[in-house]
Parts: sequence; C-alpha cells; structure tokens
Amino acid sequence: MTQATTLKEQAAGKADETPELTDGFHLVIDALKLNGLTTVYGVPGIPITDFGRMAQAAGIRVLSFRHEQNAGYAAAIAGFLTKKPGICLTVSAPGFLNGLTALAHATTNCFPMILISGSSEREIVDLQQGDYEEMDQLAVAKPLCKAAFRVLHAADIGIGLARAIRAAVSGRPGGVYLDLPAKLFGQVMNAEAGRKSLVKVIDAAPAQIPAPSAIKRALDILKSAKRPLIILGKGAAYAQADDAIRTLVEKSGVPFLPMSMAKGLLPDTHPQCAGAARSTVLRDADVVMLIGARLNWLLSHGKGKTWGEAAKQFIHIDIEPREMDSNVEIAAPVVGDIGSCVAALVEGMGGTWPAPPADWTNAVKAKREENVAKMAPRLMNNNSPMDYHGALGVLRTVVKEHPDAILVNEGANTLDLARGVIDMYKPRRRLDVGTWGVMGVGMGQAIAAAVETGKPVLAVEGDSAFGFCGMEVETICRYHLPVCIVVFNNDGIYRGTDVNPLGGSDPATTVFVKGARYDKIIEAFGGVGVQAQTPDELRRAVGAALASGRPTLINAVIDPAAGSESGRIGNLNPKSALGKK
Ligand code: ADP
Ligand code: TPW
Ligand code: MG
Repeated sequence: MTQATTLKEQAAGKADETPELTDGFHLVIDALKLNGLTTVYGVPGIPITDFGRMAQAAGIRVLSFRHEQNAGYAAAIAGFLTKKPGICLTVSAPGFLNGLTALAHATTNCFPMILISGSSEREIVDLQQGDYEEMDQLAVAKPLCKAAFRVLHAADIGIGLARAIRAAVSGRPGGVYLDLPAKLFGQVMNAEAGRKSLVKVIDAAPAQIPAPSAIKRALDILKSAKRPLIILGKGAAYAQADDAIRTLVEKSGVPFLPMSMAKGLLPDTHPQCAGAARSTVLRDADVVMLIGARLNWLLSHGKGKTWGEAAKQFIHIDIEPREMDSNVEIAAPVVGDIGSCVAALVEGMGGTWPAPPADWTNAVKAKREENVAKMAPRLMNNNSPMDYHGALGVLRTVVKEHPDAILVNEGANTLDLARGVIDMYKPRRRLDVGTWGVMGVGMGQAIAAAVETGKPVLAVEGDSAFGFCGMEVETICRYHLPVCIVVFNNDGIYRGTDVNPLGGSDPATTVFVKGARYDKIIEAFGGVGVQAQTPDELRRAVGAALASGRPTLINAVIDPAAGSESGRIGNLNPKSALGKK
C-alpha cells in the first residue's frame, strides 16, 4: 500500500463524517431551477463569470450577449411570451447600468423580468472608498423598477428569489432588480440547510377575481351601446386567455381594434377586426371596452380629436386598480386578471346576447373594405429602389404563409407602416418597440423569441433601429438561431435625403453612409447575407431564409425619399416658434 493511497483513503473516510456543503453560487442556481427559471440572458465578467459557467453545467441555458441592454430586452420579451420572469444577468456598475434600460422598459411595458447583477463589496461601496466597479446599484435601480432586493446571506437566497419572482409576475407585472454582492457567491453553508432554505413559489400570480357587481355594471353599459368597440392591448396578449377573449368578442359581435402587440390575438382578417378602420371606430364609438390596454399616448389619452365629439363611456378591464380614471373617467372599472374578468363577462352574457346595431357594424365593415382596397395596389408595386409598401407587400404575404413565425419590428416608418400592412394570425406573434417606442429592442427580442418558442423569427428593422443592437447578429449566428433580419435601408433616420443646412463636409444629422451593405455584417460570422433591390429579390431571399432556418440578414434597399418624419407620429415633434430649422 502506497503512501498516496493511504492518504486518499483517509480523506475518503473523513469525507463521510464531514457535512455536505453548498455555497451561494449553487444556491442561486438551485433556486432558479426549483422555480423553473432555466434560461438566462446576460454578459459574463466579475463577479458572475463562474456563476454563468456553473449554471450552464447545471443545465440552465445561459445565452451570452455582446451588450447587456440586448440581453435585457431578450429577458423582458421572454417574460411577455412565457408569463415567467425573464432573467438577465450582468456584472456590476457598467454592466448593471447597461441592463437597467431594459429593466425600466420591462416595467413600463408590464413585462415580468428579473435583472440579477453582481455587485461590489458593500462595506467599501457604502464608504465610497473606490472599489472595483463601485456603485450603490440597489439605490440606482429602485426608482426604475417595480421592486428591488439585495441578498447578503446565502441562507436568504431562496427567500430573495421568491420575493423577486412574486414581485415580477403578480398583479401588474414588471421589472425587478436582485442585487447579489460578490461575497455572497462564495459564502458556504450546510447543504441540507441550504436545500431547506430554498422556496418553490406556489401560485406566483394568483387569479384576481372581479366583483360580480363590476361585471354587471360593465355588461349593462355594453348592452346599451349603439356603437360599441373593444380595444385589445398587449396585456390581453400577455394574459394567455386567448379562447375566452375570442368567445367574448364573437359572442358580443362587437368590432375589435388590436393594439400593436395584441395583433393576432384574433386574426387581423377576422370579420369583426376594425384595424383598417381605426380612425373611424375611435372617433364614432359610444362605448369602448378596453382589455389590457392603457389610455396612454398610444390612444391619445382617451380624448381630443382622435376620439371625436360624441360622448363616450369606457369599460376598463385591468389588473391594476390605479389605472382606472388615469386619463378620463371610467364608467365601468373591472379590476382583476383578464382571464377571470373575461370569463365572468362571458358567463354574465348568458345564452343569447343582442348583436350591436347593424348600421354600426356595417359602417365599420364598409370603411375597412374601402381602406383595404385603397392600400392593395400600393402593396403590389414592383418599384426599384423599393418603397415601403412594395417591400411590405412581400412581407405581408410571407407572414400569411408562415402564420406561426414571430415578427419583430422596429424603426419609425419601418414600424408604423409594417404594423398597418402586415396582418397577424396568431396570438403573441408580433413583438415591437412597446410603450416607449424604444429603438434597439429588435435583436434581443428576436433571440428570445427563437429561444423561448423554437419558432422561426422575421425581424423587420429600420436601418437606424438595427444599428442600436446590430452586433447581436454574432449572437444569432453563434447559437444558430432561425432568425431572418430584413434591414429596411433608406440611408437614415426617417429618410436618407436630408442635407446639412450649412453645406460643408459633415452630413445631415439624420443620414447614414449611403448605399451601406448591412448584409456584409452577418457574413463575418458565417450567416447568410443578401442584398435585395426589388420586391421579387426580397421575396426570394426571405423565402430561402425561412426554408433553411439559417441566420440571414437581407439588406432591403429602400428609396431614401420614401419615408416621412417620425413615421406616423411626426405631430409629436415640438415646433420652433421662429419657424426656422
Ligand atoms: P398597449 O400598449 O397594447 O395598449 P398597455 O401596455 O398600455 O397595452 O396596457 C397593458 C395593460 O395590461 C396594463 O395596464 C397592465 O396592468 C394590464 N395587464 C397586464 N397583464 C394583465 C393581466 N394578466 N390581467 C389584467 N390586466 C393585465
Ligand atoms: C433608444 C428616436 C425614433 S425612430 C428612430 C429613432 C432614432 C429611428 C428611425 O429610423 P429607422 O426607420 O429605424 O431607420 P425609418 O424606416 O423611419 O428610416 N433612441 C431610442 N429610441 C428612440 N425612439 C429614439 C432614439 C428614434
Ligand atoms: Mg431608416
């Protein structure tokens, strides 16, 4: 028997008596897994590099991005798609700040997300003694999210994550910050005690049942309506109460208007869809039922020219009681989760429900058909360079042929025109800039959509919008994701034709390099790059991308003069009182 064997045997014998140990790294991983949170979007570095490695080794899917903001947008949209908090993981101070924009965006959009950031030594940070990446991250995060927590002891990791999960998904969903100081990861504790300290969150988003009196009030008003309208918002898409919503809409016979990310909850081609008669229904409706949509700027705050002169009564279904009366008086507040509220409304409607007056539904139908007919020839033009309508006509057909694919969309003209032109057929297939109209969400959303759903993704991006997140094409190629990016390249922001008022060598503030080849970017990483000058070329390239599932970037050359200032919201630009630019 050699000396070495003896020692080994001794060590083995001793190990039997030593209690099994765990540490902060493993407790965080175990807590995430226990709660079914098995995908993490982030960027590695001190103090979370080893955490990422260990999480991957433990079977968590860890997707490393090139910038935390994009990882954050991925986590936010994963929350929207799955009703579970999307997890974003960042390093301290600068990484944390890069992720914070996305956390605020998640909160603004009511998406559940948890930003987990490593942080530096508390004792040094609080005395401001200049630690590595020093920042009081908890204090910075607090005003920008729904809740913020810090865990200092390994034994509290289970409770800390449970609180973060509940805060993210219960009531109105939102972004939560979870601060994990570097020292926590290495803290050791008894493994059995560690296991017992973990919390499996039961019923994280409990049903919130509406009061029967609120349901009756809402139905009485709806029944009395002469020109009723239902507006579906992204809260309705998030709720995953698709069948109940469809039943409510169809049983009531009321025209419905989907907000951008609620498109497809019922198909845009549904006979009751009023998407193509938006101005008419907003102006003329007398009773408006909002389901998971706020009366914010996107609905002109429920007043003014958009809403016309006629008196209106609002029925508002939302989980957040304080949303009621936020902009105009709500005649019938229905507070609860959308699944429960809509089910109660359907039940309250009983066996038969009077159809809305035919003169109203016929007027909506006529307006819609008129607008669709007006648009049709523009979508079939074969101009080169393409205009927006020619290119979008192609993509409209592609989406019709691939109704399961997920459409990601950002830009100004590229967003506003695509939203109107491209019909959606299934719920949660359209992802876009959301409540803030933020540029740069596209690649993060495309990645998360592919990862969370396994479905093909078509990302329709303005050239400016793409520039905010374009480096993530490497991420798309690295993980072999079935994402086809179409860059609407009009040489700039809104238009590529602006000139510097002073002449000189600096270009105008809104234009980019003319004739840029965005398709070359993806080629650097082994993806497929295509230049498309005509609608036919675009059709072939997108078709090939969706058929192959290979990461593809199509540079769609759009007439630089085709767009308008700020797309459809140019009216929001302040004007100089002096009338000059
Ligand atoms: P949109 O931009 O599509 O009009 P908003 O983001 O303005 O939609 O509104 C979404 C609304 O949906 C928010 O007020 C939010 O509180 C609400 N909401 C989100 N999830 C639910 C749910 N499960 N049940 C009820 N309301 C919800
Ligand atoms: C984070 C302001 C709104 S739209 C837009 C910018 C910069 C780009 C529009 O150009 P694009 O589309 O994408 O090429 P198109 O088809 O009209 O040419 N920073 C952030 N968010 C916003 N919204 C802006 C700036 C903006
Ligand atoms: Mg552009």
